[in-house]
This record gives sequence, structure tokens and C-alpha cells, in this order.
Amino acid sequence: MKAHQNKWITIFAVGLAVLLSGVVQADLRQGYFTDVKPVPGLDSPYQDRGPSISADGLTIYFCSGRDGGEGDWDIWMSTRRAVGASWGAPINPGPPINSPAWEASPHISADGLRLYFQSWRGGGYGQGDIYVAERASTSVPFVEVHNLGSGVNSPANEYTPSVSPDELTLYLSRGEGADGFDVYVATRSLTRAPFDSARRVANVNSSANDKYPSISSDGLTLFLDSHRLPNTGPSGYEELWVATRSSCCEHFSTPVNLNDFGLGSSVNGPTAVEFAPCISRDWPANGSKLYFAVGISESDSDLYEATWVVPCPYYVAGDLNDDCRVDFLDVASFAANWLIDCNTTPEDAACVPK
Ligand SMILES: [Ca+2]
Ligand SMILES: [Ca+2]
Ligand SMILES: [Ca+2]
Ligand SMILES: [Ca+2]
Repeated sequence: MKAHQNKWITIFAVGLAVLLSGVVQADLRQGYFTDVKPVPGLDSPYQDRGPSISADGLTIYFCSGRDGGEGDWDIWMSTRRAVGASWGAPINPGPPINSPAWEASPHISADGLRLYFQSWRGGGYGQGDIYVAERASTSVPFVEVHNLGSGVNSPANEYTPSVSPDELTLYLSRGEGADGFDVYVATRSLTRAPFDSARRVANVNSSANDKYPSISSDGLTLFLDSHRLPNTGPSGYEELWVATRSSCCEHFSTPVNLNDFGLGSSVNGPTAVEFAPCISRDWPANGSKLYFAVGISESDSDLYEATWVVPCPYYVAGDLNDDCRVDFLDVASFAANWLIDCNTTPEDAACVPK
């Protein structure tokens, strides 16, 4: 067969596959976290931790011991013009979110209208309590702050809230008893109703500190940090762990180390402390993000991110770059291969007998 005939047959085949590619789309969950790196532009020489990313990926909240706030630790925020663009200089939203007391572990709701966080401002139920700040639209500042009440808060230390997209389920951590922090869950029937009494989440807690739950949007995967053993780093260092379930009616599984989750990853390192995970609202979409904190020293931690990659587990005719889609990238790849002159470069891997 003549070379130019092969070329047009190939382009026709790829084009046909493009038209048919919708047939082979599937729900993909198996993937891995990679491209672990600091979030640029948000660092300070002090503790920066507790990231929470808005659903549109354009605003990030975190807590920091840096100077320039209302006193003690505060919640800070940064925005960017588009996903992938640089983060702007962090700003302090001021009161009523921040106060002279300690504020930490912000968590922004899916609609961006409520910011859950921990504060030691007093007047609550004792030690740290979880509060929520509210606003009427995402274009105006938060104006009201409420204590979440006695279902969530207690004389013990409540910390690290994470809410479901409908805000009817709240995960948190509470430090009491011999087992250090444990992960709790509280539910309510209406967003304006108080939460029921928080209870320990079955299977996910250990005798070590277990905290910073981050619930996936579908409610089936719970990320957390834990001091439990065995871990990847030095004994007793915090690392990121993951618990899963197949439906929201079931208990979570016993957590697995994040490095053993999915197809495996290397988020937990052998020397650093990894903690405070926040899974993006679009996870497990290909390219979605996990934000977390990495301890640099006793007095310094920074915000990091990792990217979820989903290789295609199915054979898709014409999918040359293994992304489960057949599109112009595959056409370009095919065309590039075709243009290799096998008569002059027969050793090239792209050369096939014609
Ligand atoms: Ca820092
Ligand atoms: Ca403060
Ligand atoms: Ca409390
Ligand atoms: Ca515990």
C-alpha cells in the first residue's frame, strides 16, 4: 500500500474514533497523586497550614502564625484570576472571622457563603470551639459569626471542620481522653437547624492523634492526618491517611496510608511531617488537587499541593496518550509519527512496516 494511502486511512480512523469517543467514557476512580510541590506565593517564615480551597479553585483559605493579623494565629486568604494562575499576596480578612485569640483550620462551604473554622475566642463551650462565618454572596465580606452550638462543641478542644456539599454532615476532630484527637461526625436535617451531638466516626480512629478530616464531595472518601504507626517517616510523625466506603450508609474502612491509596503515590515522605489535608471539590476528576501542609521545622510549615492523575484503564481505539479520550492530541501524535521517514530513520520506535 502506498504511503499516502496509509496516511489518509489513519487520519480517517482517528477521526472516526473521535466521533465515537463518547461511547467509551467511564467513571474512573483509580488514580494516584503526583507532582507534589509547594503552593507558590503563600509561604511565610512561620507556620502556614490548614488549607481550604473554594469549589471554583480561585480562593484558598489557610491559617498562619505570620505577623500582621488580629493577634495570635489568624485565618488568611488568597485569590487568583484562573486555575493555574499565580496566587495573589495573602490578605487577612480581619474581624469578625479573626480576633486577638487563636483562629485556625478554615473550611469554606461548597457555595462559598459559609466559612467554618476553629477559634479560642472564649464565650463558647471551653477550649477551642468551631464557629461559622456567613455572608449573603461571594462578592461581599463575611459579616456574622456563630458558635456551632453544643452538638458540635464541648468543654474539650474542637478543631478542623469539614462539611459535605449540602452542609448537613460535619466532620471535625475533638481532643479528649487517652487517645488524643479523634475524628467525629455530626449531622442535621436542615442547614438552619443545629447539628446533633457529634459522635466518633467508626473504624477511622486510633490511639494516636487523628484529626483534620477532609470529606470528598461524594461522601465516600475521608482524608485525615494521623500520628499512627507504621508510617513512612520517622516514628510518630504525622502523615496523610485515607478511609473509604462504597456508600454513605456504610462505615468507613480502616484508613490506609495515602502512599498506598489508589495506584500509589509518594505524598508522605521519609523525613517531613505531612498534615492538614484538603481534597478539592472536583476530586476524583483527572487533574484535581489535594492540598496539605508540610512541616519544615519546629516553627515553620508550608502549604503543598499534589495532583490526582487517572490513567485510562480501558482500551480506547485511537487513544495514543492514555487519557481515555480520542481528540486532536491523538491526531497530532499520529500525524507526527506518520511524518517520520522510516527509510532514513528505520531505528525510530515509531516506524512500523508498511
Ligand atoms: Ca511557612
Ligand atoms: Ca487571632
Ligand atoms: Ca470546645
Ligand atoms: Ca486518636
